[in-house]
Amino acid sequence: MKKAIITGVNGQDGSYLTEFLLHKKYEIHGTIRRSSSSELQKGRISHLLNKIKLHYVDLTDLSSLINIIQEIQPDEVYNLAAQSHVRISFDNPIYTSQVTGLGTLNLLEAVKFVNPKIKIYQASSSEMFGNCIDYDGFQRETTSMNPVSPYGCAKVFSYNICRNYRNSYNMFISNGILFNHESPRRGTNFVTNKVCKEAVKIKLGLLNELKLGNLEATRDWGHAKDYVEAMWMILQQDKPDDFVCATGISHSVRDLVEYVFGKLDLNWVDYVKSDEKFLRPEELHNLKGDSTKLRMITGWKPTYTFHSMLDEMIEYWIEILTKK
Ligand code: F7E
Repeated sequence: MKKAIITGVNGQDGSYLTEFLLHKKYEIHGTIRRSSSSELQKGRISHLLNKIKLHYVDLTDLSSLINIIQEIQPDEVYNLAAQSHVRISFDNPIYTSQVTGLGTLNLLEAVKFVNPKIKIYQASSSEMFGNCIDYDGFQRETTSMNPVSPYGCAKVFSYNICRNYRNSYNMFISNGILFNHESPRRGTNFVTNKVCKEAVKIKLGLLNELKLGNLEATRDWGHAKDYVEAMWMILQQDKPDDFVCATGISHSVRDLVEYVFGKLDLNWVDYVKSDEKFLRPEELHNLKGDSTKLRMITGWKPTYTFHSMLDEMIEYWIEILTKK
């Protein structure tokens, strides 16, 4: 039985990855941080709690990382923990850099110290590219990185230090450069789930308007369930490497809003208001990923489309918000 540690196990990706690895018969150890309302923290993994072991670990606390790696001696570590909200990273830039950037280095140091043979998956992000785009409109592994947020800067640091440790110490460390990935478990302050939840509320007469920031930005949105499978596939390769994971299709925030409201027989123009609170000091305008390398080497391909993913999210909110 293989053992895996998932940092940030209670996040969207952590919860889907846990389900996926349990299905593969892994023993799962998940890390969470201490919170004053621990029951709220476990919402996404409440159905998994009797199947996994939780550990209080903080990426900023090297001793907690050394202890868990020493105790569990895992085969694989999936580093999914982060301050992952881009706009909030402008409000908390130092904290974001400490967790999302230096936290990764703490993990690498802990693994190097305890057992450098342990495989590490690093959750890298399309936010690292900033506004760099190749001649054909795509971002891929070779595209330059010029991040436009403290979150993106911290992720570039992590990406680079992972490559550096891989080359310097012959460690098995791979980066998955994941483009946006969503699901009903996405935090409701990310745009897809915010739009789905609030549009359903409007439909049910529970809300009058939806306030949004930049409608012109485009993103390559896939489903988190598909993307956690890529994480696992990346660690099953013979050699560590870096892979873009994306659908290759992009839509604007405006397209997203139009589809979700249309699905609910509403005209979005009547409800959507602009609020500069949701703008970012520097915007990342367009993301569209070329995942040819991942698809060729691992055989990965997404099963959801943008629309089937949104349909599932809309259904979820209808069910939750109409529950008696
Ligand atoms: O924004 C625009 C916003 O916050 C998407 C994280 O998982 O993916 C995610 O980062 C777009 C942006 O995701 C609102 O300006 C408009 O252009 O859902 P988001 P993100 O910033 O792309 C990457 C790959 C990660 O790695 C990150 O961890 O939507 N937008 N109006 C809005 N966004 C939000 N959140 N709220 C709005 O009201």
